[in-house]
Amino acid sequence: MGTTTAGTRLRTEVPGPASRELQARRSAAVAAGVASTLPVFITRGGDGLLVDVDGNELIDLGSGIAVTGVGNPAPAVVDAVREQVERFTHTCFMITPYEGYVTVCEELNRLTPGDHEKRSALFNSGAEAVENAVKIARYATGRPAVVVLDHAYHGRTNLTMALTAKNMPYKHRFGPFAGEVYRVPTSYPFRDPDGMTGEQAAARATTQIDKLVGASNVAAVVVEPIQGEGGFVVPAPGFLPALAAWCAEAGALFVADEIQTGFCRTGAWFAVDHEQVVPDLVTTAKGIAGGLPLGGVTGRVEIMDAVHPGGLGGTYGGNPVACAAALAAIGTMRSADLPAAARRIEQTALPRLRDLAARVPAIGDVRGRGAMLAIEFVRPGTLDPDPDTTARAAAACHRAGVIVLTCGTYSNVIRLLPPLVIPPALLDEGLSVLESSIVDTVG
Ligand code: PLZ
Repeated sequence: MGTTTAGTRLRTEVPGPASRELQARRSAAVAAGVASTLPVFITRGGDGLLVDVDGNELIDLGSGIAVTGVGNPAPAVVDAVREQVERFTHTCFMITPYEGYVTVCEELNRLTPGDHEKRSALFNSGAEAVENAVKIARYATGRPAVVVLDHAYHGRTNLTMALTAKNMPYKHRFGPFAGEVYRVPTSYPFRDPDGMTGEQAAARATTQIDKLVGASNVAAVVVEPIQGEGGFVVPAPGFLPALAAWCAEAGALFVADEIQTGFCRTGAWFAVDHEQVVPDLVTTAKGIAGGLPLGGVTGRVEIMDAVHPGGLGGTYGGNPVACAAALAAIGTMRSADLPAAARRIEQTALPRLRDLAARVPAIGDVRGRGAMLAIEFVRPGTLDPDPDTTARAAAACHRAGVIVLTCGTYSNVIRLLPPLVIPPALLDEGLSVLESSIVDTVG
């Protein structure tokens, strides 16, 4: 792959003819409900580049939704996967166990916040991890209620749809949803009253829990430390610690959903580390295994071990190939110091996005942490979300060969999730294309 400028990375329009042909086959074979942000068909990857069937090199500022932080493919992951598939691909950990599963749990117990004794269990996806965290929390507390936040995203299964806030596209006509789920306000500094502190936002939430649910009914408060699909909402400092303190007082479990934020993405191993919050349970997935499907729940031994033997599991949970990939990915995160790499990405990108905001009146807010950064679009001078401008800006980036994702309850946020290993020159190039695409389309 060359080191040319964005213009010369593209051989055809995006999507090109070969992708369009595949798209036609896809439409005739794949259910319409499964959509793609950018229908270019990928043939191979690299550190920050994806090559499509037309030979276009696309700059990847999405990492497959925060998954391939260690590279795509990461050499250590390739070796570990190859070595594992040659030995065996599956036994089912519930039938005959293997060491890799245990080692991943040891790593999770070591790396997640807090030096208390922990246990972990492994699953196939983020949604499955969240479902199991709720099962465990209900079992361990003997309480039914689960509290979630406005703008939350926790998955697409029936229980996690109930936890997820946004109707379209996640919930529309898919109900009825699981019961005993209660939603309270989050901390959204751009949209909250001016000067609202994190503590005040937490009090707004916990007052509602006290009044509408009753603290003694709450099994768990499930929180993304930085909200992902809901808009890359970074809560005001003090919000997470105050919420965790309320949970401790109420005997409810504080569950950090670190599926998008975890594994170095925000410049620390976990996003709660920035505020020294120690959750009772942590859910992980995405970045943990360098692109292979794996999810985990990690927590205090007395909570995790409350569940009867056989109460947790699944045929594929903690598959040996996924575990081998995870161990290699975690090894790379450690040896290449990927938390520091994420902080360097922030240092490069955030000032440039702030400069861009100063030039583009439709940009209302720029925010984020580490390599999890976002631009929120509004009608100039107001807080009114502008999803159309957002969609046009994202489409312009795509045409120019840069993969960016959108998000937000109001679909008015462009988010950046570059691979943590992206070469600095490629990040600069991607940001330049993004800036000029946005200025030219909506500036
Ligand atoms: N919790 C915080 O971000 C997955 C989903 C995109 P799965 N986010 C991307 C989409 O449109 O489906 C996510 C998350 C947080 C849970 C999940 C769910 O993880 O591995 O997609 O099930």
